[in-house]
Amino acid sequence: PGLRPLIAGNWKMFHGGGTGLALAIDCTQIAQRVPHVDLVIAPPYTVLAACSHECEGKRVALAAQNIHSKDKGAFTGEVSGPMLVESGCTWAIIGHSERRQLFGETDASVAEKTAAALQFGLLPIVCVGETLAEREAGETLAVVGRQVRAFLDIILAGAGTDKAVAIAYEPVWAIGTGKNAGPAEAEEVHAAIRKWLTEKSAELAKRTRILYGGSVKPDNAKALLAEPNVDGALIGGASLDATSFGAIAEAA
Ligand code: G2H
Repeated sequence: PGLRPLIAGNWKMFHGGGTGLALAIDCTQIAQRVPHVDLVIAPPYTVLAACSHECEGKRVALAAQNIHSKDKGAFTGEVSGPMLVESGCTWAIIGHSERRQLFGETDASVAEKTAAALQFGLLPIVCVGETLAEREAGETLAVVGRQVRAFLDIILAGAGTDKAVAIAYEPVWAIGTGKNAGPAEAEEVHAAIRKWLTEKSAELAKRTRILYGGSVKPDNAKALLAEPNVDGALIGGASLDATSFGAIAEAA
């Protein structure tokens, strides 16, 4: 519905030091070329503050790749929302399929973390998506619907009337595999997500950006982003290199 495109790079566990800082600086150059796009990068925790320093005032926002639901406490190895804000983050990726599959995150923990992000002043990019087995069993919309309904009330309450949260649809079978959902396949799920949002609140549906993720590359980005309910992209592999990330941003 004519929302500003949001292009987000999820660096995962890559580029933690000097190479990360250099890439963040390159992203500030990309931002100058795409004034109509909101650019977000999600570096590893170790380089967040340094990247934030470089990106300050240069139209590149910082996202965390995860968040703990409490503000502080005896939770060895975890990082809280207030700490992420201090490190310069304005966004937090929540419930990425790698977190769900490899680190035991559930619809319930994703809902809790979404609430925490909003409470501590971070905008969530909440990730959903079906596995290959679920798609082949014809369960895609049932699974994604369950995942989305788990946090709809939270974003409705926590995002007030002005916060523009994002939902990323990332079919698990398309992540890092080189197989992307075709534009029509992506649009079918994006349109369903928009419908579920609309059933909650027409106003919320109008300002929530629905990103596609899963093997987005410079050569498939344009067609995906041209779909009416694809408002941006969450990019892994192709965000690790400024040339490909820049080309995708220019396709938006
Ligand atoms: C999906 C995506 C970014 P990639 O995980 O979140 O990664 O673009 O490498 O498939």
